[in-house]
Amino acid sequence: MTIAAIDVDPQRTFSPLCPEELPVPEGDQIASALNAQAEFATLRVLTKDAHPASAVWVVDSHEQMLKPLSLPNADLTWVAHAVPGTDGFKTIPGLPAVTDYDHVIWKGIEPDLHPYGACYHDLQEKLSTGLIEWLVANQVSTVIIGGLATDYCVKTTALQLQSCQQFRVIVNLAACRGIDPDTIEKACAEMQTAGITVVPNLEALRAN
Ligand code: VGL
Repeated sequence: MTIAAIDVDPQRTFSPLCPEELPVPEGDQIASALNAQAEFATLRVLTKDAHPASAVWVVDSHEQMLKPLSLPNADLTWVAHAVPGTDGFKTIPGLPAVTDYDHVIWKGIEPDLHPYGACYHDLQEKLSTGLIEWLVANQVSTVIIGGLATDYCVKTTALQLQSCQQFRVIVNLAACRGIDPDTIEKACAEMQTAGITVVPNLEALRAN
């Protein structure tokens, strides 16, 4: 049985280190929980949001954010975030060097794309990032997921990995932080309904 630990978007852009971008409360506090989770696994994957600064969904202020868009591959407005070459693109302190991961995914690279899940670049789920294919090629049977943010990219990544019916999917909440308590709660319910194992921490994972 091969287990992969997946660090979903643990980037400074989603932490208080980048208050102008998309700061998730305590988003910079999950490195040790992600490292501990990786001890359960033989493979460790990093996913990163990688967006151009002038994408179609970019707005100038936080007040203009979360407005619905009727574009095929961008559903909401966001401020610019996770732009390669900026500080926000970097991983949070305390994680391994990017080159020490077994596999690294960049997602959402084109200006018309704003995906959440790490398996596809687009919302229509036609343009694969290769994550599922890589996990299958490496005979992974179980994935343990942590990262940012619980209610967006972690949730969508977990649902995508669950729906391809190739893996047992576990979400470790101790290694996640989310944007809003209401949407975090809804995300957990949605993941559980889909058959994903959502655990509060590693101790619960050991008991599973
Ligand atoms: C995310 C909002 C916008 C995330 C990405 O990584 O959860 N959230 N873009």
